[in-house]
Amino acid sequence: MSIFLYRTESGLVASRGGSFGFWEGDWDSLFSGADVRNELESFIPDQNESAQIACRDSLLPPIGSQEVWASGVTYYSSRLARMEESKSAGGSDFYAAVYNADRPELFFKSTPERVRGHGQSVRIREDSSWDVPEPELTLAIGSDGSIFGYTIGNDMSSRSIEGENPLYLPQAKTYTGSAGLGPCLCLLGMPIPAETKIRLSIKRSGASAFEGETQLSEMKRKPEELAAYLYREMNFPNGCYLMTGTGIVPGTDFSLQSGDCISISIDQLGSLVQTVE
Ligand code: DO4
Ligand code: MG
Repeated sequence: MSIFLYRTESGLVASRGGSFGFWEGDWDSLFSGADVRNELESFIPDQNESAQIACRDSLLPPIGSQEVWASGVTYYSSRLARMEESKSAGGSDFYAAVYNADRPELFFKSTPERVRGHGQSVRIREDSSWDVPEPELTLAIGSDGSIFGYTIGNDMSSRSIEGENPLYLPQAKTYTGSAGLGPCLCLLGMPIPAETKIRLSIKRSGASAFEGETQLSEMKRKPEELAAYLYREMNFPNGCYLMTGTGIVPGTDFSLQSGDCISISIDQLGSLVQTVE
């Protein structure tokens, strides 16, 4: 049975089958030791009301010392949108090439301190005029390179900066409050199925501003392939998170505004809800 691990202001909370209990383990050691993961998988929470309340009222992003990395152009819809946005900068061919190449696009997304969790706000850059959230299945990868869990990622992106010149990608992608993760780390005990649905809903002043949906089978690359490339020439003693790319891209007429409420749901993993600062 799946186990869900939350970081809260009162401590780590594990939930299984609707019961919640405090877990005395160490977050980072989950990413560096299979034994700790086995211990967590056999943890039976005693229905503890304050643990459940902590998950509701004082949730923190599900991250310790892990770096956050991201993959790009892993869905056809992302390839098309990037080609369009970078056409005038002459960058469109690069996106088609990386979609078809053996080597995936991988980029550094965030330090842990810059990550925002469920119920927290994410940011758009002041020097950007076109901004979107990117709803992405996010892999929890141990120090040995194996995928042992999942969470929901929001790869907040400036399309105006990225479209101006593909070399501006780090500025379009990496800034304070640009990475959303949460609500928790999910240990499913098996690889996430290809039929898994990812949904994005954006509300503005209470009304729907955008709705979109995709499923993991639309992703061109396998999660294991992305993780293996990331670990080729880099070691991660405390493991890492890897966002797997977006398959939902709002049209060219849509840009986020301050106050928008972004909700990303992935089957089995729950919903990550964040407001734009
Ligand atoms: O190449 C630009 C970034 C692509 C990306 O973040 C995505 O496809 O999700
Ligand atoms: Mg992305």
